[in-house]
Amino acid sequence: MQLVEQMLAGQRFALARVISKVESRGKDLPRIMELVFPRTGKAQILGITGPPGAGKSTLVDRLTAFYRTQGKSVAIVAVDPSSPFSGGAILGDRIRMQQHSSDEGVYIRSLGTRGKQGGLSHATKEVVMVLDAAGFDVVLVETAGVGQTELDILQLAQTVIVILVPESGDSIQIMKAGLLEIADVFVVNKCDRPEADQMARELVNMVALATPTPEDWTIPVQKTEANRNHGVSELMSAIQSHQAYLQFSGEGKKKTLISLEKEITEILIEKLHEKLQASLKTTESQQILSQALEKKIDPYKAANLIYPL
Ligand SMILES: Nc1nc2c(ncn2[C@@H]2O[C@H](COP(=O)(O)OP(=O)(O)OP(=O)(O)O)[C@@H](O)[C@H]2O)c(=O)[nH]1
Ligand SMILES: [Mg+2]
Repeated sequence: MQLVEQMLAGQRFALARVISKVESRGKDLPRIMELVFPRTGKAQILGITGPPGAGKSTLVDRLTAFYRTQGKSVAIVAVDPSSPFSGGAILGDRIRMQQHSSDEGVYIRSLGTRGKQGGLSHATKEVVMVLDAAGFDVVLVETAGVGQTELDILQLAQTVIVILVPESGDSIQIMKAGLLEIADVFVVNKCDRPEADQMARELVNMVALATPTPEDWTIPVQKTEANRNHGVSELMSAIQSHQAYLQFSGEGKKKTLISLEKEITEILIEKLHEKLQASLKTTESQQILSQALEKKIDPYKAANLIYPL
């Protein structure tokens, strides 16, 4: 496929078009992934999440600047599950784009739901694969909010950074939101606020309780003031340590395997869903439906007649 070849050769317009094709889930998706998949596995993939306004975008910018000083290319994927907009730039990203617009080593892309809530995490995963294959050294995935979709999206990351601010609530709320399970690094941002120290202490205690043995990864708690670039190089060290841990413990391989299994499951579900939609449209199915409406058969029987599984 010529478009993918052009993308792999570093052409930006081709990259944008391949990503759009992945987003719209078109017919050539399997062919695209066939060409893309063997070239993945080189990029460092980081997920960044946290409540609205915690400072995710500010920190993503700081991390990007840091990686750029090391000569690494960076792709930023901003995912907003509540937004129907995609392809273009949401407000915060537009500002960012100006900042990095002249930098060839930075690529920014926003993804929204486009009305298809369920498919977003799957599409995001494939977009990240495309960026990995396109040769970016680092892919940063920023998701707004802390709901289930966001948690699903972050499964694709090697290292997940959860950003909290002093007003994010107490540790019980954090546990309830499932953040302890997905976090590899905690960041307490806005440390110019007096309550930040207390929050960081609580997090350290919570992590200690949740870390059963010394061999397990102990989630570090890093304090930052993102808008003044404080604590960012320490955060970078924490990220590097986690990446090293993934390597030597074998956890990285396990993560990849789980992610791959989920990807394959999602493909099967997507295919099955299409098939079911098609079989519901036939005249035979419509007849079965009217039989159910007249209470001649029950919904389970109807389902079995339409699509025996
Ligand atoms: N006081 C203070 N403000 C900060 C700090 N870091 C970021 N901010 C400000 O917090 C606001 C929100 O920052 P963003 O980076 O847009 O936060 P976000 O988490 O990306 O927000 P959403 O994408 O809307 O969820 C901005 O006005 C930042 O300038 C900090 O360390 N201290
Ligand atoms: Mg943001």
